[in-house]
Amino acid sequence: MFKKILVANRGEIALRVICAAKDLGIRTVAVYSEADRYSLHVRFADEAVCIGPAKSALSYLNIPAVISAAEITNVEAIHPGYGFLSENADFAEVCRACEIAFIGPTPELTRMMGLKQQARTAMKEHGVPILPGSEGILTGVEEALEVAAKIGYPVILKASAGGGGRGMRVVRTPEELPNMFNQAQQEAGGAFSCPDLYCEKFIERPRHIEFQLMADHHGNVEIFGERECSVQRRHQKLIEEAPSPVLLPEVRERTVAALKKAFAAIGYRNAGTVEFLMDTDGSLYFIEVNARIQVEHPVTEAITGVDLVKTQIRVAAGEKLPDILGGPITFRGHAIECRINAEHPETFAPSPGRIQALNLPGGIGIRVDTAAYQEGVIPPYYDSLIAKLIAYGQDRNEAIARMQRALGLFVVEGIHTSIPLHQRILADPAFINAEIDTHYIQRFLEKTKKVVFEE
Ligand code: MV4
Repeated sequence: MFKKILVANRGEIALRVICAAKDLGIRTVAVYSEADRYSLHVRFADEAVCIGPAKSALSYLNIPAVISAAEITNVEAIHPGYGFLSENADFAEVCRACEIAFIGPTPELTRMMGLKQQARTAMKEHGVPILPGSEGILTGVEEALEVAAKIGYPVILKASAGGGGRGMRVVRTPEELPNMFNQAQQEAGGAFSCPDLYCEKFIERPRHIEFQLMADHHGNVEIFGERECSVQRRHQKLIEEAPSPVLLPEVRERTVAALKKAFAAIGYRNAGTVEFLMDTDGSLYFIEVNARIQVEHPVTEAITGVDLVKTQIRVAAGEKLPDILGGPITFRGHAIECRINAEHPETFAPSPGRIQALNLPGGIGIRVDTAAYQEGVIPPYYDSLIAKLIAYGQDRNEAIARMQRALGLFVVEGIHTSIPLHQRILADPAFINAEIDTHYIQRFLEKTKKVVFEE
């Protein structure tokens, strides 16, 4: 096992990784920007190195600075968390060249998963269901028109190097396809320096369901069930839960079996999340792979009892999954996570600043992952996630009740947070009935919009 690792991240996930390392008896090195000098991840690590100014590009995304910190502190491995360098294949390659273990997939697999069309082809080859669409990168408008005519409208054009919703265009008629193609290509070239596009059948109001997996260095692949992540706004998830309240057991079993085979065949390593869209008939279609630990991993930890971050570190050190897990994965109960963001609950405007008062909820069935503290400052330079509130119960209703209770006890003063928004969602009959898809928030906000000038 490693004796010392570096955590190349900040905020709650840096603290989460430090906790896993402490539980394994591993020493930790934090890196921080000038804006994070007084952050908890700096205080709770055994050592800390300042790697640059507040701006991410000059600190948390600065590969030479992170590698220098790793070299001078003599760590054996780096955990990248999520975001920042976590899916940067070049960074993983530099780690390899420096003989530092990267706690994540190989650079080759990370690179492949970043090219969505390649990942899509690989999944199709190994028996994971994908949506009808193009084979490989579209050569131009002509081919796009041919594919769309064959699979039928509406279709969606996607940037192969994209993800997270950028560089996508929904096309409803052949007439509008040429313009949409050129727009998507322009956007992809600008945003990802790669204009490659592919095309898929468009699903109108899908649910977003993803499977958590872990692979070791010995060919073992385990699937830790699914998460339902449909409650999101502008591609930012707000609420996630496990298991999905609507996934049919036979669809789950088929998908798990296909994923185990496919990820063993491609030689995947470490943690990964496989995203699917669910159609109204309950079928699942692969869309993309996230080659990292994700924000919402705690809901899976809650229902399986497995520490996923600890497992990541152990498989990266060469341990075998059967030894780590000690038996088959078991699922029990239901878990829900609310992302608490430093933003206005109605306008969604960012709300950085000093936390003047803080009361974190607790009690049975409640977990809070956060690096926030009273008098601490939320800087304006990074994402707005300040805490994750996870409620566990024997069933979905108990998890909802515990979440409502915990949201009521959660006090943050001095900045705006999404707590009041979550309280309104958790009381919404549609949410309570699990009538959620990727348009749920839009409907919810329209339905509950405050009417200012009432008759
Ligand atoms: C789709 C889709 C409908 N049909 N693909 C958006 C982000 C990217 N990860 C994939 N996305 C979508 N791909 C087909 N063929 C609808 C979306 C989509 C979406 C997906 C997951 C979660 C939220 C979403 C919100 C809008 C659109």
